[in-house]
Amino acid sequence: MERKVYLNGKFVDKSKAKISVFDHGLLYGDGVFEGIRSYSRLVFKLREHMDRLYSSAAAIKLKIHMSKSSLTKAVLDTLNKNDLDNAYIRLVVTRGPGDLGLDPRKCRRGGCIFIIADKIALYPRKCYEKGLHIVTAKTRKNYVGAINPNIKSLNYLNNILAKIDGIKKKAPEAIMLTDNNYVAECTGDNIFIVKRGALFTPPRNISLRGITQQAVMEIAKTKKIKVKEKNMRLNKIYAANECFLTGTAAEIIPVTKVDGRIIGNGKPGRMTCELHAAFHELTKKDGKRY
Ligand code: PXG
Repeated sequence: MERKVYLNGKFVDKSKAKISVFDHGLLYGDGVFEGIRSYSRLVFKLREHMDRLYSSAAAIKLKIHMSKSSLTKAVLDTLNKNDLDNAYIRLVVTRGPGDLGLDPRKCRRGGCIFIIADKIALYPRKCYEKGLHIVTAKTRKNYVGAINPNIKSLNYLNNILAKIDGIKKKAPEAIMLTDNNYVAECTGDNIFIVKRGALFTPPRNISLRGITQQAVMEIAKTKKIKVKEKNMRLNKIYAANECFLTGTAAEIIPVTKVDGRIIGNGKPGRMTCELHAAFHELTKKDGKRY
């Protein structure tokens, strides 16, 4: 059976799920999105994803013409329609079709809403057992005063350029620094380090407030592990006892080498593994059932 995509209130076959070439999501990257995941028919942190979507939309003055509860129901309906137990959900709201000028007021009110549910592409098991070897991207993060990193917008060019920097060095992820050389995050993941038994992650005003990052911070608190948001230069990462990345797709993935420097003893750290195990437990019980 062909996958069904939710598109502006209707379910359409994947091959027929099309939007206008005049859509400002395409013409200008003018729109917002969420990447959500389900585990054994439980949608992980759905409320948090919906809240972030609506606050991203508000930040770009995009009024979503559906209530949060009806859009949440549409996400669950899409999963049921496609009969997926473990899924990746891409929820997108664009500014909608307009004319060839930037003016968002010329676009159809409420924009264009679509939801894709598909199988999740996982990092190979080997990456979790050995840890990732990552590098620092040459491309800096957009200046916070120009684009707030907490808007999860369709304009990912900054991250794609950093991803290309990583690909050139055969790295699966790349660290992005702010314009004044603080570690912010990776192209699609947040970053943590462990130092002397405590957890550190960059402040959330210079990176996306990741939902996985938030979950890790909550797990750490229940385990009485100290967690701190901290401005860090690269040397702090190089000197860490452990390092890992968090994201909806990656969950919690160990990092064992950064820019050719071995982190800790070169193996996934004890705390990283403990947090990953606890995270897995959380995905089994924390979620909206469908
Ligand atoms: N930073 C950035 C820049 C991201 O894009 C994260 C951190 C982690 O956030 P969450 O809320 O997922 O813990 C992201 C998330 C994809 C894909 O298809 C990308 C993300 C999430 C899901 C899928 O590449 N990025």
